[in-house]
Amino acid sequence: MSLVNFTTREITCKIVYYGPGRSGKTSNLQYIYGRVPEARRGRMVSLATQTDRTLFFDFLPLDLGVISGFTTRFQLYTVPGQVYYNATRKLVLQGADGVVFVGDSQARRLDDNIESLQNLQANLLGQGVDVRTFPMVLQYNKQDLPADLILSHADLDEALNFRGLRSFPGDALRGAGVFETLKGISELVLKRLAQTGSGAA
Ligand SMILES: Nc1nc2c(ncn2[C@@H]2O[C@H](COP(=O)(O)OP(=O)(O)OP(=O)(O)O)[C@@H](O)[C@H]2O)c(=O)[nH]1
Ligand SMILES: [Mg+2]
Repeated sequence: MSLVNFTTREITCKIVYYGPGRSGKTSNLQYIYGRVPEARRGRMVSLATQTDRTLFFDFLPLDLGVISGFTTRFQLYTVPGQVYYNATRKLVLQGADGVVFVGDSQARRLDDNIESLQNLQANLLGQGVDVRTFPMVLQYNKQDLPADLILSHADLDEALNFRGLRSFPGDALRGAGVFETLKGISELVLKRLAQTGSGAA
């Protein structure tokens, strides 16, 4: 849950990048880390195996500057996508203000995307979150791969985007769609915060 401190005029929001294994969640954070000026970001922490699979989570704190008079910080996390790390996913998801679902555009990964979305829904419900109003955007990553391997944006929307959420094509290695996605979720989270004032302290 976002923390709003009226005394120090600070807001801190938590965004979680969720999705199946190897969809490109860590790559999103790495790209953001590489492009944001040093003064605007903290150290990126990655807890990964030797083969680069996320073992626990990645963490990247960002400073968005002053928005409506409040110093606004976003904390970006990734979950480990591999199916058997669900206990860790639940922990990382706890208290999230918004989720970026990073799907893998490859046709052969469609079932994995669906399974991960269902897992996300179950975990949010388990934490008492109203999934109908919870801030979320989708990113269809790896759109740079050859056309015969991937599904189009429209096909992926049809298969995965039941809520009619904003969705973005992505290439997290070269950066296409990465900041558009971050902006999309940031807008939703800040809008919701303005409506509910949730977590005000
Ligand atoms: N072609 C292509 N490869 C990508 C893209 N994004 C990530 N990859 C590659 O896909 C692999 C997995 O990327 P990660 O960012 O580690 O995936 P992840 O979602 O964090 O995976 P887990 O931590 O296991 O859940 C790596 O080899 C990346 O280089 C993309 O947009 N296009
Ligand atoms: Mg990862």
